[in-house]
Amino acid sequence: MTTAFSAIPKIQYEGASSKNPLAFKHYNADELVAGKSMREHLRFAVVYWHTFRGTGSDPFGAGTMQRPWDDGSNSVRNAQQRARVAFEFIEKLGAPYYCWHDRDVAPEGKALAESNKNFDAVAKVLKEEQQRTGIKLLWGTANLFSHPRYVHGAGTSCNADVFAYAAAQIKKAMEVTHELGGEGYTFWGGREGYMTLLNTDMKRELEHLAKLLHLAVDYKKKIGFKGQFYIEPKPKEPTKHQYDSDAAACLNFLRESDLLPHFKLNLETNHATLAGHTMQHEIEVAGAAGALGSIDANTGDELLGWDTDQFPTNIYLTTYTMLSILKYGGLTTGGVNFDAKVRRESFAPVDLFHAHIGGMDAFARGLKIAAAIRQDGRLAEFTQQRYASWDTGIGAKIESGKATLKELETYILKKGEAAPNTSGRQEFLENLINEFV
Ligand code: XLS
Ligand code: NI
Ligand code: NI
Repeated sequence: MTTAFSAIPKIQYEGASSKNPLAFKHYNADELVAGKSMREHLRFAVVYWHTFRGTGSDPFGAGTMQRPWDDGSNSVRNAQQRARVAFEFIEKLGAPYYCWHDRDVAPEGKALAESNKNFDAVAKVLKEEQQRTGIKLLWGTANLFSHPRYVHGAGTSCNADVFAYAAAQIKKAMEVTHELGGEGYTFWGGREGYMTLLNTDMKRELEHLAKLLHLAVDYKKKIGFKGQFYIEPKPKEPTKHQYDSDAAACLNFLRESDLLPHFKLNLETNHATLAGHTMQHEIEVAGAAGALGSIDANTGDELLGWDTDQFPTNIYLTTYTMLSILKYGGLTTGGVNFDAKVRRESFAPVDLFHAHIGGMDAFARGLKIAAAIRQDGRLAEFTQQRYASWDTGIGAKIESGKATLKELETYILKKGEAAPNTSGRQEFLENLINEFV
């Protein structure tokens, strides 16, 4: 067996007083919180792309990551060896799931046939390792943005051959996801957008994108793949504008294209903030529409305006995230997927452990705090009370659809003025949250 991390023990829960950097202080997989184990609530997943393929390069400099198990070649053998190392890592960490893009796990060949063959050869190792460890595939996806052929997009490319290539890649990635027992499949439209409207037929591009997703829905049925489909919003980067710009835009697109019953949303924290929203806002938008699927857990930097994909360590962020997730019934098919990368300066293999342990502990704390706030009940009670005028009288009449404009006019003419408003008490509520953090 590979031992790329022989110096590192299996990560254990040691409790809040532990000073061991390679132990969980809060994530105790079997501990029950609000009737469910932390493992079941959080369904943590490790991403293959950042964690095992990230080089640490940026536009100003070359890669920095020290990955002694990787021979740096693009060979299938190296990819298979890397897959074994990946499972050694995930197993030691104790995450139940992982996620990949087709091209993260296996090298792209000279033509599609060779790429598919490479993919199968590595998928064989992934399957063996899944069986050996019990680690499961949360979702798979196809990388339809890195290769130069996707320069103008994939499903929204001006070039019909590129659409066909993307369709072929999705077909294969879905088959492999199915073969590996994947619980979902994600569509993130990396370059499904535009750089300038001067050369763009937006209506046509959106129709093509819908067409591609319909083809995927049809094929899913054909092969009997039961996993959940997700669409992952992001407003920009690498394009100036991405069509799936936020949760609301995705829902509108899915609804307009008759795709909504087949999809849920995979929401990413740093994408939410790039769109000018909070993660909690995005979860509420998806949750209210019954489309909350999964989350890509990371965070941006307040001072850097791009998708920095940092590991989440902010307890307020994880608390608000978990408050809204619990409110909508928790994660069922999806999970907390760390779509995050260690900083370029954190190049040692052990940094991968510190990063994931920190993210898992931050979410465990967020979960425990959110569950305690819900158990306490004052927050929910306050919000419920705030809308009390809708529970009886004129409010109940409006909600039930029985009031007309004329009636409402008569009602207010008689009353003269609306009943006095009550205070929103934002500061009181912020203090209440701080009682628990
Ligand atoms: C990039 C996206 C990507 C998706 C998967 O910003 O987050 O990593 O999650 O294609
Ligand atoms: Ni993501
Ligand atoms: Ni991202």
